[in-house]
Amino acid sequence: MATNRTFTMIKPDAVESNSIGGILKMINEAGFRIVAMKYTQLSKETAGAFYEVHKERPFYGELVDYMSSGPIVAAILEKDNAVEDFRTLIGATNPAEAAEGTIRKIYATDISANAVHGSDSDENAEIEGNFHFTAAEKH
Ligand code: FUP
Repeated sequence: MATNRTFTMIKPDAVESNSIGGILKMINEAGFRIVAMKYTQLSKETAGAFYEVHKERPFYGELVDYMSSGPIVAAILEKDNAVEDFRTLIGATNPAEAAEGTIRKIYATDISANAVHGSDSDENAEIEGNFHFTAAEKH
């Protein structure tokens, strides 16, 4: 059964381009409630651990460097069918392939700097949310 939460990060490229406000507006207007949120910067070690699942992929080193290169916003979001609906809202991994009106189409510059993260399953949403937030930080 689908849970009603997902995990997101507004990535360094989108923070750098002053897109936090625009992206959060789209998230709220799409009906997501913010359960937890923080503005922070990942160390290389933390970014490496978060993306451990991609360790064998050729882009892993660049991904870790990029994700630790500047501040991010991490958040847990709540809505019916959150994981799937959020993936629809953000669009394809490669912004060149993202549908019109999606966050990545509007804000992302390329496949590695693609503005936002969205969990790809309920299981990963739970793992990723717990990676960044304690139970007491979820409201
Ligand atoms: P997504 O679930 O859409 O975030 O995409 P993936 O889990 O496949 O990839 C995770 C992150 O790795 C992407 F957000 C960006 C990066 N990536 C690349 O840099 N190059 C690739 O070819 C694929 C992914």
